Amino acid sequence: MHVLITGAAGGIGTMLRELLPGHGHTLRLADLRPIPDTDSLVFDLRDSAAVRAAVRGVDAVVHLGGISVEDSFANILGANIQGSYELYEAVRAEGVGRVVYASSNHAVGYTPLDSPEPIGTDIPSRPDTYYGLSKVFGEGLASLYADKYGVQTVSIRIGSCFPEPRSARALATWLSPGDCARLIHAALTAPEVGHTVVNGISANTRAWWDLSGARKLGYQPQDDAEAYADRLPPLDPDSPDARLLGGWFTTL
Ligand code: NAI
Ligand code: 15L
Repeated sequence: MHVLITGAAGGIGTMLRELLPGHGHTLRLADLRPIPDTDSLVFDLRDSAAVRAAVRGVDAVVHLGGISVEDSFANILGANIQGSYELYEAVRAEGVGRVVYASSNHAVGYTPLDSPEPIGTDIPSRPDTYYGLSKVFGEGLASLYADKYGVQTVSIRIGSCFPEPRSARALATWLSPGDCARLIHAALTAPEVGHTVVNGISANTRAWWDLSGARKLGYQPQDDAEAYADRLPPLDPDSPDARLLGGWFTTL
């Protein structure tokens, strides 16, 4: 497929630039920042004309662009809320069939980790930050554009996607680069997804998230954060990281 990646200069974008071509995809790259040694587009998601030009002619968009941590409401409003609106409007207007949306565990960050059952995606929104709130908006936007205009979207509630797990919490939440590319490939190619919300982590021994939705799309995770457990300090059982899905973001 011919795929636009927004936020292609960022951490996940950098991993996907390397890995998605191996799944058979041709990439167009766009970000607020230039990407050295590529012919990437430099655009601002708030600029409707630029976003429309960026999506023109592609089969699908992997929408990673925006602010990826907590910030002022004004900044989140521009980059994440208005930016995602401009993206969906452009996709609708240009007849692009599908979006893979990078949602986050922080859309449901105040969910307590006291359930004996793995946590699915059929839980109430409980954002832990303005950032998490913007991901709730993004999932709602995807639902609206699927129902009203037939734009197919998989919203992936990503755990912690970095080259290696960075904390004991990430032994549960890690999404390895290879599994991230496998999950995004599944989300791009699964038939008739309408708007589907899935959890996005690797096959972690300590996972508290249910991956059945992602597996239904064809995702077969191959990595497990447990391989890094010896290198990380243990989880304090009284800390937010042990008690709430969004961990330390609830303290921001
Ligand atoms: P990142 O912060 O490394 O990359 C985001 C990119 O978006 C940056 O390159 C930035 O320049 C670009 N950007 C920001 N504002 C923009 C604007 N107005 N117009 C165009 N581009 C803009 O974030 P990362 O880690 O690569 O995450 C990618 C996506 O996945 C984000 O949407 C993030 O919220 C989401 N996510 C990431 C997780 C992770 O563990 N890395 C976990 C959950 C969700
Ligand atoms: C996210 O949504 C952030 O984008 C990322 O930087 C990490 O903090 C991640 O969640 C996480 O919860 O580990």
